[in-house]
Amino acid sequence: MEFDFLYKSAHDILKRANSVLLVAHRKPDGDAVGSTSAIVNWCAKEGIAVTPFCADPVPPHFMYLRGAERYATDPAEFTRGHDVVLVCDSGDLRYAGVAEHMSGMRHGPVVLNFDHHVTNELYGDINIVDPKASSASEIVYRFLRHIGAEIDQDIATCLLTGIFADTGNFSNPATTRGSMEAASYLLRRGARLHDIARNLLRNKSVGTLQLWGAVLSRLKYNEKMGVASTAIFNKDLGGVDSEQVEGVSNFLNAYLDAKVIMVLKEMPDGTVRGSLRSADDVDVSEYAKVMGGGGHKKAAGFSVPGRIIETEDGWRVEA
Ligand SMILES: [Mn+2]
Repeated sequence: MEFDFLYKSAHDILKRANSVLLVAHRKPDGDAVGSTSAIVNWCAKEGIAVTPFCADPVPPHFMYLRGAERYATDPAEFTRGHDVVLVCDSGDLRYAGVAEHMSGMRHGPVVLNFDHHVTNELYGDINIVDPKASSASEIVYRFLRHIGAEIDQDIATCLLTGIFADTGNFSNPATTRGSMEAASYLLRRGARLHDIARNLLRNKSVGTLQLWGAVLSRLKYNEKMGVASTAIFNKDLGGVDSEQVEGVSNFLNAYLDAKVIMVLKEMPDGTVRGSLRSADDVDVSEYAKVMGGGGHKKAAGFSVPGRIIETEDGWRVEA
C-alpha cells in the first residue's frame, strides 16, 4: 500500500522517458543483474529505449539471462543525454560505482532508486526502498505486478535469479512468505530454476575451492561473543581471482551456527575488507557502521586501511 503512489509515478516516468539508463552496481551479483535485466526485458516489450550499464563487466555465468549481454561499461554512457536513470540494488551511488558519472550529468536526469538496503541514502527523485524485501528483484517484481505488466519467462527467470541469490538459495532470513510467494508466482510464469541453480551454484573452479579450504582451515570461534571469524591473506590468492572468495562468508553462514560470521580479506590496495553475516537476530550493519561501513541487518561490510594480524583468539587490523 505505502508504495502504490510511488509505483505509479515511476511507471509514468518510465513510459514518458526518451531513453533510460539502467544501473547495476559494480561487481554485479545475482540480484543486481537479475533486477536490472528484468527491467531491460520489460522496457524492450514496452518499446522504451533502455541502456543497461555496469561499471564492471557482467560475469559470464549470468549469460543465461536475456539482456545480460547488453550491459555497457563505458562511463561515456552518462554523457549521452539519457533523461531517466534507474538504479537497482544500491544503497548509495558510490556503491553502485557511478557517483562521479552521475554528478557529471549536466542535464539533470530524473533518478529512480529501487532498493532493499537498510542503509539506503534515498538519493533518487523517487525512492522505492523497502529493507523488508528480500532483494531488489522482489521490489521490481512488486512494481511489475502493481502496474499489471506481463511477466514472461525471461523476466521471471531474471527476477527469480535475484531472489534466489539474496535469500542464500532460499535459506537465509530474507526467505519470507513474501519472497516465497514471489518465487512461486515466477515459477508459474516459467522461470528456469534449474538454469539458475546450475549457473549460480556450480560455478566454482577447483582453485577457488582449494582457496576456500585454506580459509576454512583457519576459522576461529569466540564463544563469549558468538563470533566466528577467518582471514584471507594476499598470499592466499595466488592465481585465484579475489572475487572468487566472496562466497566463503555466505558458505559459512549457511553451514555454521554462530551469531556473527566475519571474514577479513586483505585487498591489493592495502586495505582490509570485512564481510559480516548473521543468521541470528544480530544487526551486523551496526557493527559495520562502527567500522565506517554499512549494509543490511543480516549482511554488511566495511573497509579499513591496514593488514591482518593473527592474535590468540582472533584477528587484528594493523595500520
Ligand atoms: Mn540485493
